[in-house]
Amino acid sequence: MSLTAAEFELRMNRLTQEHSELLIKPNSPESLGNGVYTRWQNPIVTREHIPLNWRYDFNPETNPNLLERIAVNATLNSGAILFNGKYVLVVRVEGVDRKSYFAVCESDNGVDNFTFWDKPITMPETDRPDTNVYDMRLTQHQDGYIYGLFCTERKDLAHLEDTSAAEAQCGIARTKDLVNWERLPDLITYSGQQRNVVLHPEFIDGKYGLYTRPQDGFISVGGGGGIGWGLSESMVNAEVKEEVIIDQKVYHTITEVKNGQGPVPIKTDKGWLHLAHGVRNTAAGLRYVLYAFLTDVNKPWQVTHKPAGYLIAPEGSERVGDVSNVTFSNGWIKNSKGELFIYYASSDTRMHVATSTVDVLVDYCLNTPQDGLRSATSVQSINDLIARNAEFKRV
Ligand code: M1P
Repeated sequence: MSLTAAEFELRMNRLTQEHSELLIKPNSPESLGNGVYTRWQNPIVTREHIPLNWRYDFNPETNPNLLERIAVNATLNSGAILFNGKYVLVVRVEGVDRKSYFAVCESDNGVDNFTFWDKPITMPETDRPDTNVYDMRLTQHQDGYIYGLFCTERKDLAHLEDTSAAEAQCGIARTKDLVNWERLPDLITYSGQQRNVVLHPEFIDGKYGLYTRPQDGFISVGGGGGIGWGLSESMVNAEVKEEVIIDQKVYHTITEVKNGQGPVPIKTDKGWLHLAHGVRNTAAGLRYVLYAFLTDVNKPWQVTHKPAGYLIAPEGSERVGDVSNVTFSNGWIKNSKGELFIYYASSDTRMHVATSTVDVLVDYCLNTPQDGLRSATSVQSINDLIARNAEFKRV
């Protein structure tokens, strides 16, 4: 039994109406917050935001029951850029077939009404086709190109018998319009695997600076000790011959298991402002949180200020999803007023925004106590604050 023509039309109208209403739904900020940033109440990009014509066959002849033909599982880890005056995200869209691809969406104000461009990105492949691509970082580089660095995942050919053995490397593409992409060879490094590689936006002594994340295995970083840094002569045949760890994972901190650079760092008069994710283990599995730090303005590989603990952790409904207890960010936007839009995914499922300013996050980095690495030093930081507050007569 197929839908009648009237039923087909009614279903079509309902789908269209619900989708249109979602795209124009206003967002609102949380009422008070912690002063460091403001979370916005609604997720900004969900799988329901994906255009209907990417998912449904509208032809009553070939789809008489108007079924969803190509379903989407999640919209997550998105690169971000201010482009032609719009707040633009390059979203990782994951289909129900577990393959991720990139798709561009834009908003006028950065907090709501994100609408996808006509088609997903057609990303050219290299001679060794990607099985899966995800988590693009967008760098508007001094050389005039917009680079997209992303994870390319392929079967680990050294372990053919293990169907979950995978190899992660850094794929590289560049564009001027976010529609037409020139695929470049993958980054060569001398670590087993790479994820979370980010291109620094300025030349360093005429070379390209890259934040890396060396890892021995696909999930476990093993001997890869944290966020790395290296230089490449070119991005057309990018190669980092030497990686140094600039922000290492540390026992009994939010980065005990691993960490990774998030979005492209932002230049400020106090240094480069960074956002990264840190991962610790718990009895309930891995927990991913976001943390901020500053590096030297002339030596972005030298950390100068690093607050203790996390900046953003999953809260409320953010804590549940495909991979629960995860916040992950690979995109943020600073606008001409110095306002900061932090785009983060919760639990590998949907996208959110938190807003702040660059000045406030710099204040946060400069003035939040560092991690003393012991309970006693944490108590000492609180006692110091209580002592300084004594003359202010507040509870
Ligand atoms: O599932 C959480 C995240 O896990 C990976 O990040 P990392 O390499 O730091 O462990 C990535 O697969 C990322 O996409 C994912 O959100």
